[in-house]
Amino acid sequence: MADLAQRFAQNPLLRPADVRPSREGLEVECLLNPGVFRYQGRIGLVLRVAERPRQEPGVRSTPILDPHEPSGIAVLSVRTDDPDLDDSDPRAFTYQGKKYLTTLSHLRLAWSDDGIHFAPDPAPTLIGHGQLESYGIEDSRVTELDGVFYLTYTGVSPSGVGVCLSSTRDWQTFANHGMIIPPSNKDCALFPQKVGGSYLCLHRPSNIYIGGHDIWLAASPDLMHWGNHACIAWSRPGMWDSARVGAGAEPIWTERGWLAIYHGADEHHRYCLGALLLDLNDPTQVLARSIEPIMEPNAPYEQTGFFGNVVFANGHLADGDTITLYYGAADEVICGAHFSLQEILGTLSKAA
Ligand code: MAN
Repeated sequence: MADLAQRFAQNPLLRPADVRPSREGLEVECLLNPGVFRYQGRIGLVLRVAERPRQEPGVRSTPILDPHEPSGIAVLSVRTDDPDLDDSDPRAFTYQGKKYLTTLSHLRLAWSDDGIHFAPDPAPTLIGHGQLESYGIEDSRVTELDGVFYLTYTGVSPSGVGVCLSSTRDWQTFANHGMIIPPSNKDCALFPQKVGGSYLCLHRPSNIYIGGHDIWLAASPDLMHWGNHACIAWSRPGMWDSARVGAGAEPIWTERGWLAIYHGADEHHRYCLGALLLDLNDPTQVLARSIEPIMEPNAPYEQTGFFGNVVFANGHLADGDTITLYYGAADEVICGAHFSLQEILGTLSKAA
């Protein structure tokens, strides 16, 4: 089995019960897919915290951000025997032809001195704002550029799923730059430095007519306006990443090229991790790619949970040969694993 991850013995590092709900009436259902960074000697995670009201038997209820409500939140409740309800997926449901998420996510900081024990902040750090984030914000990636930390994350609303950007210097005050790539797009990872004079990002449009869920690269003069789009890595029929692929955290500079860890899912929604090696000067060129996943949902806490058979990562630290990956397992708990960078590079194939 091609799984290169050395999972932390302490996994899961964080569970929903470790995080205080953002308000009375909501419960923390899942912790997912953290962004990762270092700040003033500590390791920070940007957790995605997914909440909803306690689920009463026979009723599906989900919170939606609504500025017209005094509390800022409306709750949609639907009887599970309602013929207009399709709730076969634990993550989302369709009611009267309209799609909703089963939980509302915000982003929350958690801090650690040792990289193993994390203390989540008592309150949300960023919550959804405005029409394009009314179903919440999800899956932040963090990149530091010239002393500024940039957070790219998914804004979800009835209008679709798009990429939003915020920035901070001190993790206390944040500038909100709004939606930088419109729906349907997510999994946006910035490169940690300019290449050829431009900022670069990996991003993932979703096509419903022609095309699929593939990894693209784009360039920008200012992190706000993106162009020069190129589709660089496709899902691969018959393989572990046959249905969709999307970038993880920022690519890691190596002498051989940019190492980009990505997630791939098959038709059964089984999420694994793999890697791409991109040319240093022209990252539209994929030099090599994983044939087998570098990590698969093998541990019990990855196979069973809110949505089982998922390892999903959008944050890591790179120190020499050691990559420390913090990842979401089964869409419910936060875990850690070490990888050897050289070992990953050694498994990549030019033929892929
Ligand atoms: C999507 C996103 C992720 C999630 C996976 C697996 O890609 O919603 O946040 O972890 O699906 O459910």
